[in-house]
Amino acid sequence: LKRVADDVRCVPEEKAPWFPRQIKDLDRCNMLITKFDPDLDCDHPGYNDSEYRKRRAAIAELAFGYKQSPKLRLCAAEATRCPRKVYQQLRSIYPSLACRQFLDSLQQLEEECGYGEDRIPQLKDVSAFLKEKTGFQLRPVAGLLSARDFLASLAFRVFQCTQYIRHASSPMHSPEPDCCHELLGHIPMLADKEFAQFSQEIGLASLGASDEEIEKLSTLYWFTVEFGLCKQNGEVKAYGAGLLSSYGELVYALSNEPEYRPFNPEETAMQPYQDQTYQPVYFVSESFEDAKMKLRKYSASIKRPFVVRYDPFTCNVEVLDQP
Ligand code: TIH
Ligand code: FE2
Repeated sequence: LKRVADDVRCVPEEKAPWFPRQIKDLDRCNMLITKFDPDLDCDHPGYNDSEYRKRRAAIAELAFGYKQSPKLRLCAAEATRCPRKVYQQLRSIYPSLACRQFLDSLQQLEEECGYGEDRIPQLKDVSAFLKEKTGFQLRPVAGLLSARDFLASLAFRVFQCTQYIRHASSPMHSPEPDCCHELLGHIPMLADKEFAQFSQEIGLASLGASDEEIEKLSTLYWFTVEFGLCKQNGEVKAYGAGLLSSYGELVYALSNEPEYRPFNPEETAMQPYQDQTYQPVYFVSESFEDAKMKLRKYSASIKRPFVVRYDPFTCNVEVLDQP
C-alpha cells in the first residue's frame, strides 16, 4: 500500500466526494434535512405551538454554533419537559423485549449516569461515560442530518445527538429523532464494544462513497442500528434504537404481526423504508458477531478508488491508494 499525502484535496473531486479526515472536519458535516422541521412541516405535532418552536430554534442555534474542541462543553439536554411516562413505560417492557447488551448498559447508566424517571441526564456526562466504555463521544446536532454527514461522524466514533425533546402530545412514538430516542435508544447500545465497532465500520464504509452507496449504507443502518432485531438464547430481541425509544413500535415489532426476514446486507440494503410510522418489515440477525461479519463482507465489496484506515491513536482517517 502506498500512502497518499495528507492533504484533503488529494482525493480528486471527480474521483470521490469530499469527506472528513479528522474529527475537527466534522464541523463541516452539518447538512440538515428539513423534512421534520416543526417550522416547515404542518403535520409536525409542534407546528401550531409557537412556544415549542421557539425553544427548538434556540436549541438549534446552540448546536449550529458548536465546534469540535475540548474547551467547549456540551449544553444540557432540555431537562424539564420530558414526559416521565416515556421512561416508566419503556423501562417496564425492556426486560422482556430488549437485548442483553442493552439491558446491561442501561443498568450502568442508571447507576453511574443519572438515568431514571426524574431527570434527563446531561449530555456531557453521557458523553464522558461512553468515551470510557467504547471511545464514542457525543456532538450536538440541530436536527436530522444528511445520511452522508451522519455516517461520516460514526467513522470517528462521534455520535451526532439531538437535544430537543418530542412534543408532549406524542410520548410513545416520534417520527424524528429527539433526546429520548438518543438517550434511551442509542446510548446504551453505543456503550457495548462490539456494537460500537459495528457502528464505526458502517461509518468508515461511507467515507467518499458514491451517493448510491450512501443510500444503501443508510438503509443498512436503518434496518440494523435503528430497527434491528437479533436472536438471543432462542428468542428474538430488539437492539435497534428506533424500537428501544418507542413504546408503541417496540411492542409492535415483537408482536409477530410484522414481517420478519433474516439480515443479509445485499438484500437488506435494497429494501425500501419509510420513516412516518412503524416498519412493515424487520430484519433479524443471528447475533451481533454474525451481523458484523456480514456487514464487513458487504463493505469490502463497495468500490472506491482508495482504502481508508482509522488510526485510533490520532483519531484521524488515513487514505491509502488501492493496492
Ligand atoms: N420512532 C423513534 C421514537 O419514537 O423514539 C424515533 C426515530 C427513530 C428513527 C428515526 S426517528
Ligand atoms: Fe437514531
